[in-house]
Amino acid sequence: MSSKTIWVLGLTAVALMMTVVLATARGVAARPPQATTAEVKIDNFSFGPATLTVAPGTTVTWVNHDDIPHTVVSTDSVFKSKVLDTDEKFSFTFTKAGNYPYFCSIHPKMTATVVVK
Ligand SMILES: [Cu+2]
Repeated sequence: MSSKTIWVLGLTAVALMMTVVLATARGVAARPPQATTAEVKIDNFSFGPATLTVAPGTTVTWVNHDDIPHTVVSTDSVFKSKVLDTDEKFSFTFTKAGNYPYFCSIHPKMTATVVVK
């Protein structure tokens, strides 16, 4: 093996190691910093919090703590729950940034918004 061949092999090995290190660093940086789940409580004819701000990729779960049924319906038809009885849940994962207003179709005065950013 000539010294030139050894030098090229050594350089290739270094380049491979750098690729692995960079790929690993990028993987860590890509992880979202926020929690990926959030909860909205339905109680006393209202959604709490009325405005929930989450990161893209977050799964939001609505839980009906009221003793009467409610629904969770997106104003822009992005999501729609079935009728939720007491302690029933509905989940939706928000992948795109934006404002997502929603309401209860049984009690349309019940409104709230999920903000994804
Ligand atoms: Cu309702």
